[in-house]
Amino acid sequence: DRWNPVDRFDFADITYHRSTETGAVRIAFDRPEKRNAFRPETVDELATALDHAKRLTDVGCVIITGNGPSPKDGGWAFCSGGDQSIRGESGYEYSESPGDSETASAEQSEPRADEVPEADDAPENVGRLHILEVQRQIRHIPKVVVAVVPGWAVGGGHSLHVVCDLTLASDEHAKFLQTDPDVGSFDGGFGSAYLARQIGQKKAREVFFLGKTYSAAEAADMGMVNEAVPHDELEDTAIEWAEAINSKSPTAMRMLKYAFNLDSDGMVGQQVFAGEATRLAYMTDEAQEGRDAFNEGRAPDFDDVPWHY
Ligand code: 1HA
Repeated sequence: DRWNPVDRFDFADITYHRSTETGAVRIAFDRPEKRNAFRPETVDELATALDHAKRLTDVGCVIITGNGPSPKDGGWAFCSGGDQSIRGESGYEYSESPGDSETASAEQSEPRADEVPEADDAPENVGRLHILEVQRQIRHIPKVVVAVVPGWAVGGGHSLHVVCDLTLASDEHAKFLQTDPDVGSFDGGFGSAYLARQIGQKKAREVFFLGKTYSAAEAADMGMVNEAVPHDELEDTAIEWAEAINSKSPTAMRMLKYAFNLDSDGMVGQQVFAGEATRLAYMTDEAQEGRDAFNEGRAPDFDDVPWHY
């Protein structure tokens, strides 16, 4: 089979697989009866899967998609954004206290900085908007993230595909729609401003201000979708892309992703790019001489290192 489940996690709202063919993982929204709307638990699971995928050094490509079709009506979706049925006064609310939630505390191999604490010091169940943290994970993960859009990409689901490095869409079923201002919401970050860098100011304003629905072909013409392919070729094409990605130099790809990010990420973009430059420097004899000299309690000897020009 093409995909192996990563079964160390007990996810309820997403599925998470590794490719048996190439260095790719597949993270899929799995609430098709709700057009793959996300609730806080879904976002926690996404964050956990992305954090795990980040650490897989033989994986160069992360596919984010939506499972389907809906058992109710056969409809397809990538993601329809925040689940409006559990939206509280300040954001999207957990169905139970986060510390008690089994899905939120799915087994993790490595501790995460934001790991859900013990029940005693469980955080309050306040409204969350932490899909924005997942957007930042997608921006910063040192791999190529491909949104594979089999159906609706709407609201916060639209913004998610915008943030991904590449978008592949189903010719027959993919539809792109911004409903944020219909429900009193607004992604004023990547979902709008970065979209404008992709499709231009007039078009991005049209997407939000008129709320039209665009087909995969229209979205490709606008420049926010890389390619529209027949629905039943989506997965084959995604794997072909993953194979192409994985055939390339991991270091070059990482530096390129962060270079593309840099001009819209400000000082954070500089920090991420510079961090990779530091990693490259650490791999040189020059930096290792500095480390060794310190550890051996002597002055470093950089005499043989040229001042390159
Ligand atoms: O903007 C943000 C954020 C901004 C900053 C920071 C954080 C953010 C976090 C989130 C968001 C947002 O995502 S706001 C935008 C929220 N999403 C929406 O407004 C989309 C609402 N859904 C729709 O417009 C339509 O359902 C649809 C265009 C996606 C699909 O239409 P379709 O094919 O006609 O299906 P429909 O019958 O409407 O939906 C099928 C089922 O899925 C319905 O349930 P059922 O009647 O069968 O019980 C429907 O209620 C459910 N459903 C669809 N989308 C959502 C949903 N239920 C909850 N939340 C949804 N988003």
